[in-house]
Amino acid sequence: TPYDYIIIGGGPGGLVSADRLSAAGKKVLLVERGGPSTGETGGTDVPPWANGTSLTRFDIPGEFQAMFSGNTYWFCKDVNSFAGCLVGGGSSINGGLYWYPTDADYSAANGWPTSWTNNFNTYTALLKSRLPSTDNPSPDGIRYLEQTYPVMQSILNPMGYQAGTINNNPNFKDHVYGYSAYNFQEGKRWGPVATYFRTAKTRPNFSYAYWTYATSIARNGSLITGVQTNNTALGPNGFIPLTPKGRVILSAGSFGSPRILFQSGIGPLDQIQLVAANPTAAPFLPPQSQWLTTLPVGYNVQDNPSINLMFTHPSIDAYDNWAPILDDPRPADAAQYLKSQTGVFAGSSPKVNFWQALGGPDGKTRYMQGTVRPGFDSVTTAYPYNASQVFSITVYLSTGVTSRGRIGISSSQLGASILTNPWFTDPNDKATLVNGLQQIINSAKNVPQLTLITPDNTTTLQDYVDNYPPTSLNSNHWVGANSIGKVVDSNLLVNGTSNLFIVDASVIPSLATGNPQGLVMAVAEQGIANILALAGGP
Ligand code: ABL
Repeated sequence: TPYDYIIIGGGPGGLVSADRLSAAGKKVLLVERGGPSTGETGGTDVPPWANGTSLTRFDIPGEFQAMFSGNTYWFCKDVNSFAGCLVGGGSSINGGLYWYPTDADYSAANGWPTSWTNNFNTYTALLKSRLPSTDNPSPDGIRYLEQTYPVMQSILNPMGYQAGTINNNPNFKDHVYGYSAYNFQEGKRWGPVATYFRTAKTRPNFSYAYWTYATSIARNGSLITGVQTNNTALGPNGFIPLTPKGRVILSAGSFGSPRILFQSGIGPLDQIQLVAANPTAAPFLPPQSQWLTTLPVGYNVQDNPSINLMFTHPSIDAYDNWAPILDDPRPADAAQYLKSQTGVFAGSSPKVNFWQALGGPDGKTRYMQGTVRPGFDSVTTAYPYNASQVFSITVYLSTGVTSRGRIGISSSQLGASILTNPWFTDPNDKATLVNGLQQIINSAKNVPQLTLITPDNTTTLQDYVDNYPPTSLNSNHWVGANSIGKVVDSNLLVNGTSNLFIVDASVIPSLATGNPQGLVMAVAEQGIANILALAGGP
């Protein structure tokens, strides 16, 4: 059957799109390459301690730190960075940090057209009413595992920081700290799945298919005619057609969307040539005369460079470094969560966030974000230390970052990958982050019983940063591969096509001030409103 709108990808962009387009009465199909996540989506991956309930590891916020070990089937296997291949996308497997967008996130200086800069507040308001944030995720109103908060107060207050409820004043991001804000509700992972997807599914004009991998978009010159998938239940040979005025919404994410564009003959010539050399993919390319090779698909990408500092303090409960949470959690915490979805498991590992504006050697302002959590990934230290008292501060550089890299397909296997690392290609970014890290370290020296264990006193901060493994700088916050104004126009229409739109993080032209998921959903709200208002559609 033909559809008015085919949405490729069930992440935050695709789910917001699915809800808004189906609410407008359009005939909508969403295809997701992965499968279910939370219980309400059909997921059944319930930790042993929750056996007999429908509380999957995706529902339980406190299972977040267990996403990085074991059989991590939810990560896309053909992407060499963390990407969520299941319904909800990254929002089903992340820490749930959720920040309302700031003015800077939509500024002209950061690449946004004036129609977005001037109107974004309307769409942030829509997002907030569908999905409010909380910085106190346990429904009993009690904060759990918050020992890092007073320690951070003793570091940040002397630096001139103020405490606040961060999302009450999104634009106040200089010298501010507060409890981490999440997209959780009722003690469970919430996000776009428990909101937008939930309502879309109630409409008869909306359908969706899991385990459906879109390989390319069928195109006759500028006109898109349908989507090529591997799901033969949806059409002959997996081809899904559009209605005569139909449109495709590409929401496959910062790696998936470029990959699909390349396989559709859209993007730099070197990438399309890799597709042309692949015997399976080549037949689905349009003739070479129709390739759109001037669009910089995959260029201009950004991700926050981030560096971890590890400390010990006797007040900290490192929560057994989160190791037992899947198979052998602390019995009282597990029992409490099963009984009332309250307690430690109602929140994820990040507990405190802070921001500060920093001047760079080039005169440009860049923002530093800190995320504080009990526990650590790894410590390298000459000191003896008590592992049950370790906490980590992940220090990111955000708005104002100037470094950019490139995403592409690595080989004729067509996996999406990082071709050029986007971190610290501009030395001013590194110098600014080192300055911010040094300020934190200097203040921490004055806090009684607080010890910086990584880097230790045998390593200078500069050496620590200089020798940091590049892949560890990755924050999984990729934006920019299909930047608005470069690959898509101000209606998110792919330049050179008449009915192909992109609604995901890849259209965002510069890094957000905070973890980007709130911005991605707000952008989807505004993008779909524009698309529905645009003449010529179904
Ligand atoms: C984010 O926005 C980042 O994408 C994640 O990297 C980060 O989680 C979460 N938020 C929470 O702050 C970290 C984990 O805490 C680490 O244990 C893990 O090694 C790391 O992600 C992997 O990037």
